[in-house]
Amino acid sequence: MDYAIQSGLIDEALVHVQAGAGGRGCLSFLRTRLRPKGGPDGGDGGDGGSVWLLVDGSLRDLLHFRQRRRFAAEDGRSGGGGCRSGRRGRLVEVRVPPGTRVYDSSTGELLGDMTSVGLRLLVARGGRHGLGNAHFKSSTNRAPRSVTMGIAGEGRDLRLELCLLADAALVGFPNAGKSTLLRAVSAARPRVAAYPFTTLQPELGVVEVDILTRFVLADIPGLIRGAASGMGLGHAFLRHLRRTSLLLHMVDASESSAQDICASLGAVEQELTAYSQELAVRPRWVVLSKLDVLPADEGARLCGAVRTLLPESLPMYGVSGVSGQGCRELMAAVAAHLDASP
Ligand SMILES: Nc1nc2c(ncn2[C@@H]2O[C@H](COP(=O)(O)OP(=O)(O)OP(=O)(O)O)[C@@H](O)[C@H]2O)c(=O)[nH]1
Ligand SMILES: [Mg+2]
Repeated sequence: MDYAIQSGLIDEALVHVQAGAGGRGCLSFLRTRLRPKGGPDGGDGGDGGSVWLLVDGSLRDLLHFRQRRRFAAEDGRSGGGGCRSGRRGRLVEVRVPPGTRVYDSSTGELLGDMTSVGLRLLVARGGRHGLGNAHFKSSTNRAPRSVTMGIAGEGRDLRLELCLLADAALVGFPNAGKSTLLRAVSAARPRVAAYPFTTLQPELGVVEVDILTRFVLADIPGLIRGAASGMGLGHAFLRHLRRTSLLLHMVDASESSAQDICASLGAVEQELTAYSQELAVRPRWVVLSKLDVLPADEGARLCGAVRTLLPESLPMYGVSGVSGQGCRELMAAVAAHLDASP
């Protein structure tokens, strides 16, 4: 799959990678009773370990780099007597999600585009090993005392960049309160206004449920009857929903009866199906919005009435993007759902 999207939300991480140094060569001479002048036998050191980046298909963002930013591979060991070579340093593999672009942060050079799962990229080469004195033996110098040190491993500051795709999306009629909810739960600032079609392009926001859990939520322009046959929604619509595994279907609960709410849910469902068969089968939840407008008991009664009209298997939540009521619970449930889905 092609993950390279130019627009959208960018995730960024700065990491330092350090390869291991080569091990030094050994200075040694063979001395035994039978061979008192056995000659030089100092072995070479081992090469330093390198640092690689590896694309891991189970990762979705760069969040784990908040926990750890420095990655160092092992140094090579020194050589030994008896012409024993030192062990190589162990390499380090740093896992990144598909779609990560890798830059050298000091020069700005693009080092690689990590598009496909399993791809590996060498980002810091381990230092070469040093030579033991056995290496310098020649016909004119039978007892060399020279050895070389290993070479230092490469060190580099990297900037990782990833275009985030929406994990979940808000859909519904215009004015349902989608942008208001996105503002309430993320740092995204889509425009909100009391007229339909305020949002003309999908907007993305990162929802942080806790320090290690977050997902990308998309605010999709309002759908109306006939939207599927070309009104307003362009390519951008589907593009942002490629990886979206959950649709949150929002419906304004402030001025309607339970029957009206179900009728408008049905109308939007028809539009989605007409727009794309693929979207029609995505999991979805119903979200009743603007509950702050109703007195608490009336809101609860309305939610109960809608609940009885909907299929039992369809999850339903009530929220208000203005008062914040129900927003945390909904976002935590979405995060749990995303975590559990493949
Ligand atoms: N009282 C109240 N008003 C809300 C709530 N959510 C949205 N509104 C109002 O409803 C109107 C529409 O809100 P938006 O968030 O722009 O709706 P939208 O679904 O993004 O609309 P489009 O972008 O046109 O599809 C605005 O006037 C909001 O202030 C809510 O939870 N409570
Ligand atoms: Mg909007």
